[in-house]
Amino acid sequence: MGYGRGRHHYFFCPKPDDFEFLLESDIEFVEATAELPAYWKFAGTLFPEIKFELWLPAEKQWNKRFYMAGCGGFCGGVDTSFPVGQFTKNIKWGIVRGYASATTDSGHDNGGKGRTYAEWARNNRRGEVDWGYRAVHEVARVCKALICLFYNRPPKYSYFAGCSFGGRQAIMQALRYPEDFDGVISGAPALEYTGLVATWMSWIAQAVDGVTFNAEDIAAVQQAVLDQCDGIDGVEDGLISDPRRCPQIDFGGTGLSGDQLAALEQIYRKAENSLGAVLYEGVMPYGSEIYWPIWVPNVATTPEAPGIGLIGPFNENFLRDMAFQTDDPAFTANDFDFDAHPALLEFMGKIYNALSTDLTKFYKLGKKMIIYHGWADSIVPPTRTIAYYEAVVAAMGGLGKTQKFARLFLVPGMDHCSTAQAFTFIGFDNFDALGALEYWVEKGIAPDEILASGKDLIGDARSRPLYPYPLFAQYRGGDPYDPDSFGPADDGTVRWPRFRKDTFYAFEINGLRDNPVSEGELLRHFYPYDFDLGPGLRYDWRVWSPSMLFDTDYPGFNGTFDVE
Ligand SMILES: [Ca+2]
Repeated sequence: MGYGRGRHHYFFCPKPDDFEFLLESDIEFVEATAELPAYWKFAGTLFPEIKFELWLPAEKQWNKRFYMAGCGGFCGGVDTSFPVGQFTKNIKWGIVRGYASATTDSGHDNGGKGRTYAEWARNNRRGEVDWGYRAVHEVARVCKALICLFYNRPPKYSYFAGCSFGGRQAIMQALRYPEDFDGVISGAPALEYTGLVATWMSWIAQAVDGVTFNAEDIAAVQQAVLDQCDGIDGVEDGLISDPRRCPQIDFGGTGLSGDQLAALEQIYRKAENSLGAVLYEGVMPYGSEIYWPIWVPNVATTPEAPGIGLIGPFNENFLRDMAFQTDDPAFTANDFDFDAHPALLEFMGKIYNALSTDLTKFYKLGKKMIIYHGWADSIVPPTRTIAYYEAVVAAMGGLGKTQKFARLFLVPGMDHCSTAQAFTFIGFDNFDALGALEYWVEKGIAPDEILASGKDLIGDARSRPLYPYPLFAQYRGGDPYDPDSFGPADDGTVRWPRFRKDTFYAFEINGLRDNPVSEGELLRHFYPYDFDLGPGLRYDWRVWSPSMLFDTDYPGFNGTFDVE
């Protein structure tokens, strides 16, 4: 349609037929506010009913990039209502940085009935496919074309960030349409959507069917978990750095009833069939109890108020109108049979699930992926994401190769997609995954550490480094609210030094130095997983800093470790 002249080359904006599916459009100017810059708001509908908004900053404020935010749950509205500070699935996270920023309703309108509403999907395979994977691709394609027409040049880089269902959208894009984005951020991804929302949520809903936990009960559950596991990570701070290290928690001293104890026993166990076969790899994490009133049915928020229990409507509405090849409006959560029904989820799973581990095309195109997941997520279990990531590692040639394009960060105390920020929270819910991704995509510098911050229950600020899985932040002594009191560890016995960007510039294992670095290039720091380490071997490692002048015997900066 038009073309522009770049500094060094000509490029072409889209032709008219790129817009043949654009049914409706409207553009209006939105004045600047205290929180947001001014922008042009483009609202459009793509065939047949995919609604989206694209917010376009003034040309001088545009950072030459495109950002798209995913949607959550069953979506169904162009949701631009998240507060500026919440980063997990928020169009505003892009516009405040100067991005041309978009989001979509994913192809259906829930009529204001919320993200758990699913009747739109009744006998509506087209709507389910658009929601499953088509809408993001179509909106991204058209937004890039619109950006080109608006600014007379295409975006230099394109990014996608989503959480929960939107985290699944991020990995679905990487699998199905790897050309669309240069980098994707996948938060708390609901990857195995059918196994999660049908099987696992039925497991949780049936566990608490007829059983309630009042505010005192749930506080006792939380306290028992903290008493028996908080200190295992080295610091009693109300946070469990890795719930997999907890022993099986004994709730005998809580004063709960037999029914309540039986419910807990099932909640903290993997969903299984009558033969004991595991049906879903995720499990409710210890340390998530503080957020259960939002997610788990029949858990009270306060002595007076009932909880929200979103697992209940997500589960039941999904079973009725989305989970099976044929919808059944009479289906209830208690009808889910762990022997008969899981196999019947496969048909729709092919549309919804982002479980392929073949990210070859994404990798070969040079794209990057940051995955994060809160360790206190009680609606999308973080261990399911770990299982997926480990499957990717196995399929893509090992951890070292995988970390060249995809890194996973687990966040202590973080609720599902920071939802609890609106209520109460204890986790490190603020961190700049988009900045880290930009740096990785545009400068080639992988995120070896992301600084995260949050508040404790009484509102005191604290921060902590996040490290790419399987590394985690281990307490090293000192003020536990100070990030410098933590350093990377992998199994709790190997104590890696904390390689600060401003301090070290070379890392070596068994005499093999990572990429040669010049003295002027002091930015990079190195982690063991830049090397492909094999099990059963012993490694000598050392690091250098400029001030050490290659004094390799400097104490504390070299050592030996074994990979089990
Ligand atoms: Ca702790």
